[in-house]
Amino acid sequence: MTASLLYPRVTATRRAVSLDGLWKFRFDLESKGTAENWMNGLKNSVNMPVPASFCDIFTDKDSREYCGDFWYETEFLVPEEWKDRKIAVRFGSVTHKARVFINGTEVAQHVGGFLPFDADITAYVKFNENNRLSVLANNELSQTMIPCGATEVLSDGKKIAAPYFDFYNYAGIHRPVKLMALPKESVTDYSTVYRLEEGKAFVDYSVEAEGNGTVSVSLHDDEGNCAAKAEGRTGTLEVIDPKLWGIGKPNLYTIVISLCKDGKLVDEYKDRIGIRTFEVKGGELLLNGKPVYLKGFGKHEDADIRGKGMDYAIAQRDYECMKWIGANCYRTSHYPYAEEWYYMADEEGFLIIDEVPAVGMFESLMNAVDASKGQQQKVTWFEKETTPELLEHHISCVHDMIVRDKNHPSVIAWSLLNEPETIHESARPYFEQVFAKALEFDPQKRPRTFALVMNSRPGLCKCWDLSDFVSLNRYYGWYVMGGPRIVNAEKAFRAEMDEWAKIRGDKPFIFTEYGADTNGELHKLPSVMWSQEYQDEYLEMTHRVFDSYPWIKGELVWNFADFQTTEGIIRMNGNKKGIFTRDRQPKSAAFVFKKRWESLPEDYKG
Ligand code: CKU
Repeated sequence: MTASLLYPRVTATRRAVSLDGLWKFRFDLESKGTAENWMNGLKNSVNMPVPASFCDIFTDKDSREYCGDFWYETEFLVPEEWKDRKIAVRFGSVTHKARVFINGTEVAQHVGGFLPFDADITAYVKFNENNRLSVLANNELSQTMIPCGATEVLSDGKKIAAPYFDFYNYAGIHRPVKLMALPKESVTDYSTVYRLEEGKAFVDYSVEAEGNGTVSVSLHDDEGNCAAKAEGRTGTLEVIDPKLWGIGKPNLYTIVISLCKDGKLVDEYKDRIGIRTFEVKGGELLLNGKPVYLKGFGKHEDADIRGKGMDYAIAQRDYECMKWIGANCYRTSHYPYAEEWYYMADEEGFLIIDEVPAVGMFESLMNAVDASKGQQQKVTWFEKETTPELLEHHISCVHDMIVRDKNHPSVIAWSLLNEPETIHESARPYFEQVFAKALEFDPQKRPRTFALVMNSRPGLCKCWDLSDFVSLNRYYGWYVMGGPRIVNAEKAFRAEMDEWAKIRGDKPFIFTEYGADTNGELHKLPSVMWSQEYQDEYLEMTHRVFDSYPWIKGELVWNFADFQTTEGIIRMNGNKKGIFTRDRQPKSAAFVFKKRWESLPEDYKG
């Protein structure tokens, strides 16, 4: 590894070439590929697009559901003029595990399917010749890795994924792959922290770079004017009359980091940043010191054919739909998204709650559903033999997510777990460690939160107070008391909120999930559950409750769009709680939201 998670950029000193396209692909059911030297040439392969999930490319079920080892292979040429450079290959993500080989030699291993990694391949490449890049990946789920799940063996010996979470276990090379040429000594990381004063901003920066060269940093506005500059690996940039970054006001600056030796430029890194502050204070969520009410979605990286593969067309359409409906925020449920999503949010002026893939911390999905109904869990998840290993991996994902995303103005908070078990004391020390690490890793000290499942409630939940703002996932009127019982649902919902009111101190609350499965083609008068009319009624009731509590500071509905899940009796070809269909067309609820969100001021309840 080059020990840098910096996004690949082309600058005066850096080169990056896309390796995306059609790769060779082959399943390795018996895990015999390494013994049979598949890294020296993949025979009997099929073509596979990169980036994409492999699953929905196939037309047969065994291939779609395949669980185990699989291989990808491509070729690339390294030009002669890169001879004095450090050559690296960088993956935006490979789901869930990867081993990387160059010309048959292993150069990297990585665990975790939603974060980038790279490999320094300088010693293994041939110049002006084709080089073979092979990836041995694996998509099995376990309890020592996030997201959590199991691998089930069928009676015919084939393995299938048994996720403890509610989205399809898409796998493959999901994000862009880049061949990079870097200077031998280069900038490896940087971070910024903002302080605002009347008519002024201070940007405290820190740069990490190899070697002993001198560092200088400058900030440029979009007209090309230099707004500030400073020298040294740490320092402060003073910006007079800063154009602040905000919702729908995506003022960005280009930060230019130069590493020099003997007066010569050794490395240059450029990025786009936004000057803004975000904090929880006095019961408010404050963006640039002003209260803000969060309106938006829990989302997924999910689309037909490409699964979880990064696709600019899907991402841009999603931003267009979110702007149209009047949203200002989304949570990257249930894993960090492709980096391109964050750069787009920076450019669009969107807020992001960035979530680590800590989902499925239940023994099975059905247990999670029980918990969603408020029922007691049977399992004390955090007392398992596997817990220490899981915690180590969890913290390494929190680390890489924060290192990767810490400079995005759009990222306002970290979500450190989704719907874990919190009702046994044993959860608390686990949570404390994850929360402490997130604070330590983030130079901006962003607020931390986690999404509370229905039975993590006052009196039962042992961990809620660790959150800087509390995030509730609630399904009153869907998983419990649906249909004509919705009147009871509203009463029970209010009773829970009244309990929170007694103990919350001045912590703000937001909703990170609420929703009702809805067939985008079903209308029924009077409504029934699953009809579009019922989704609207459910939302009207839920919003009435939200509007009665001034300390509820945000609403992220579940889900932006319908998405694929594992097959089962509670899902009909996927989860249908989308406000948009899977092909990103509005259900009638989209118009309910458009009306509501366009009428709520940015500082609603502030
Ligand atoms: C959502 C079963 C409870 C899980 N919770 C998290 C999210 O991933 C699910 O899709 C609720 C739902 O629709 O059930």
